[in-house]
Amino acid sequence: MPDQETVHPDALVERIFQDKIDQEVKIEPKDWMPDAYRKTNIRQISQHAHSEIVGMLPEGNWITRAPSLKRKAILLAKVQDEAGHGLYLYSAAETLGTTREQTINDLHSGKAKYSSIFNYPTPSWADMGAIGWLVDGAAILNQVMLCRTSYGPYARAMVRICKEESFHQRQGFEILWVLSKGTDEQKAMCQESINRWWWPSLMMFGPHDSASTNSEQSMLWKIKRKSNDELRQNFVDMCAEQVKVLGMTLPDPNLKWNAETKHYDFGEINWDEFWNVVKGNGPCNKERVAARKKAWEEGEWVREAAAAYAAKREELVD
Ligand code: BYC
Repeated sequence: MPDQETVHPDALVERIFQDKIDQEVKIEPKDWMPDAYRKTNIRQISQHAHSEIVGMLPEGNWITRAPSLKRKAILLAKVQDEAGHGLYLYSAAETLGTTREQTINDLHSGKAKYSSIFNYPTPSWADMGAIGWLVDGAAILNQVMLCRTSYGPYARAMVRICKEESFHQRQGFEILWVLSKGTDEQKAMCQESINRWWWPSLMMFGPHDSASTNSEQSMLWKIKRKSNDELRQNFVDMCAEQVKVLGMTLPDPNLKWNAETKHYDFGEINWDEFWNVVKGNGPCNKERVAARKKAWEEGEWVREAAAAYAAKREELVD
């Protein structure tokens, strides 16, 4: 290693930064960081926040139609949790120097992505179960890894989010479990919903590692700790066992235990469908963005009132 005296100052700060990451020291908002590290975190954290907020819409669709008061209260609490997750994450993104207005504008203009999964419709009550079991289940696997991500505010936000996601997953599984023990019609509803959500859930983990443009650098920076394919495989292994408890099946004729690899083999994802949804052409993309824009416009008076109240308080303190 060259003597520190002979190293260019930029290279030195970069080396100190990477050493911290290698030694598992968290990067904090006021620490020096490469511009690309800042940008990658802003991209991922804000996309994650958008996923939480847009993710409220498919389930929000069922709040008034939940089959009992108990189910309604649980669903309402879950959707509120998602709003909370979005807010922690927008705040974490703001610590990197972006503003809430900027991140929201990027969502509304279509510049920022959000998880492909939320562009699918929720026509049946069983979808509330499938979202909890599969969508939250996939999200947890990814987010448990993110509790150890290198950027401090993101990692800390994830700890609470993961606790809440585990409740979400169990409530979803329980909805499906009750349906799976019900009438023939309820059983069919349960299976039909699993069939629709299975493949889009696998897409949540992102493209194959070979097509993942951000992974290599994100792994070096320990923003990501496990690859897209590794997490997807963990998910398949978990669900292939859990679905047996429901007495249901996963819609994949190639799903088969492989005694050699000690993992389940599974079929190929329809990547054309994935990229089509990511590019904005999924079944509900336009509807989702329009709903968010409408909520933003209709919330204008709330933001104005909150800003006026804050200004008044500041005046009183002065
Ligand atoms: N959908 O290089 P890659 C929840 C994009 S919400 C759309 O592998 P990366 C919940 C990717 O952005 C929790 N786009 O990317 C809420 C990249 O494009 P850009 C959701 C996707 O970032 C309500 C390009 O494809 N979880 O739990 O290294 C109700 C190449 O990909 C997707 C998160 O947001 C996708 N599925 O890895 C219920 C987790 N996949 O940005 C539940 C946080 C990939 O370069 N995010 N793309 O233009 C991550 O962990 C990572 O961003 C990903 C992708 C693993 C998703």
